[in-house]
Amino acid sequence: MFRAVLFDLDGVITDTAEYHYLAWKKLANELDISIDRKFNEQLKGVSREESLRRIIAAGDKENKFSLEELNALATRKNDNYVQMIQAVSSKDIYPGILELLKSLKEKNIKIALASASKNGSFLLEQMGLTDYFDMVADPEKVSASKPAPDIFLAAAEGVGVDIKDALGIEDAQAGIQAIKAAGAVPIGVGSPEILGTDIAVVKDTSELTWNKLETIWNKQ
Ligand code: B16
Ligand code: MG
Repeated sequence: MFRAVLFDLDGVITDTAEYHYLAWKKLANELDISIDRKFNEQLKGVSREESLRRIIAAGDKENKFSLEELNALATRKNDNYVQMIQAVSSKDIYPGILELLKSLKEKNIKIALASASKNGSFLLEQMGLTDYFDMVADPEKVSASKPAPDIFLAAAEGVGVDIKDALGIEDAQAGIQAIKAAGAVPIGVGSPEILGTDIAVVKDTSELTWNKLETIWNKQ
């Protein structure tokens, strides 16, 4: 049986993926770059800095900004995003997640956060979920962000569980790649067309029950 579950945050525990999209879209508009939801799929799970780089590349403006200007743009996006997430509360926890966290606790399974977001701990606090998490991996301390395995490896190590004994739950392409590269067992939330037909994918988080996780684990 698995001994730890490593959770992505945005798009798995709550719908902050939508706020990220809105905040990036606003910034892109200000730069005269248009992005849509399809483009946004490749920003999910990707770090703030890399997301900005991809948006600027999409607008063919790679050489238009100094490092200082890029930092200012990333900060502007984050300020806007942080303003949006002040209203996040326990009402915003995705269906089934609280029940799943409770059953994992009852069964003594370790719970860790493996989010690329530097706002992860703040969001857990806003939703009243901090106490369920045995650890929050710090994205500032890992050298490479998703799709690199680092944040999932740090999360497993943080709870003292071998990565091979862990399940990782993700809504993003980059995140599923990271889980696979780390050597944990991936569960996708979303559509197999986007996340892959070679892994277990649930349509939404309400399907993430203890029984479902057990079935997925036993099948691999
Ligand atoms: P921040 P996850 C990721 O979180 C988001 O999916 C991604 O869109 C965002 O750019 C990244 O966190 C960094 O977030 O700007 O708050 O540090 O999906 O890995 O939980
Ligand atoms: Mg995500």
